[in-house]
Order: sequence, then structure tokens, then C-alpha cells
Amino acid sequence: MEKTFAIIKPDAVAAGYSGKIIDRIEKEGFKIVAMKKIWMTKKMAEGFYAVHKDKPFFNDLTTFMSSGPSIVMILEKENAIADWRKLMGATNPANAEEGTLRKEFGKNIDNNAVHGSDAPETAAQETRYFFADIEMV
Ligand code: RTP
Ligand code: MG
Repeated sequence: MEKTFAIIKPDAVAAGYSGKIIDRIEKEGFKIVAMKKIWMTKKMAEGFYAVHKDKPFFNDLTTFMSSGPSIVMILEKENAIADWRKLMGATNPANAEEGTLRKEFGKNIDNNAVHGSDAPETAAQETRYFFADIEMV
């Protein structure tokens, strides 16, 4: 079984989509190993997305991620990393396939509803960034 790290981003939480997204996660066969609602500081968001620090969208991205509560989760399933990215859909909801979360709940490339780790190393690193061992059940 593989684990991945996921976020329901501030736009989706504010719009009241958390329940619908969590329902979909369970229906698609992911087990929620850990979950909590947090309000990231700008500094936490900057650390989380440090890989993008030189990109032109870095300031907007980290301002958005610290603009309100989000829900962070650890999801478990066979092939969890790739399958969660597939369920999320393309980064830009305009290009996301029918049936994906970003197609259904994303507004635009900046407000795209969900995050998912892109590789085993980032999944492990992002998990440690937000969760202590005792929170992983
Ligand atoms: P995420 O990390 O949030 O799951 O999204 P992703 O892997 O699909 O996309 P990534 O390249 O890691 O970008 C992180 C977030 O930055 C915003 N972005 N804006 N304006 C742009 O060209 C642009 N490119 C990326 C998106 O909100 C994306 O989710
Ligand atoms: Mg990414």
C-alpha cells in the first residue's frame, strides 16, 4: 500500500466542497490515514511550495494557500500517488477531464481545489511537514 499527501485548498473549503471531496476520496477507494483542518501561515505556505520559489506565480500561490482554512490529509491506496493525481485532474481546471475534482470543484489555475504530491519523495516530505507520527493512524 502506498501513501500520498493531499490538501483540500482554501477555495474549496470556503465554497463548502470539503464533504463532497472527502466522499469522493472514499468512494474511489482511498483510506484516510490522517486528516486535520489548518490555517497555514504565509511562511508555512512558502516552505511547503519552496520548489516554486523562483516562479512568477509564487507570491500569489502562497498568499492564496494562507488565505483561509484548508484540510490536509494522508491517503492510502495501491498506487495512491498516481491515482490521486489522476482523480485531481490537470493543474488548470479548464484542461481537466470530466469526472476529475479540479473539473468539478476548481475555479481556475490559481484556485484549483486540491493538491497532491507528485512523487514518493515529495509525499514523504510533505507528510512530515504537516503531521507528527502520533497523528498517523
Ligand atoms: P499542486 O502542487 O498544488 O498539487 O499543483 P500541481 O502539482 O498540479 O502544479 P504545480 O506545478 O506544482 O504548481 C503548484 C500550483 O501553482 C499554481 N500554478 N500557477 N500561473 C501558472 O502558470 C501556474 N502554474 C502553477 C497552481 O495553483 C498549482 O496548483
Ligand atoms: Mg505540484
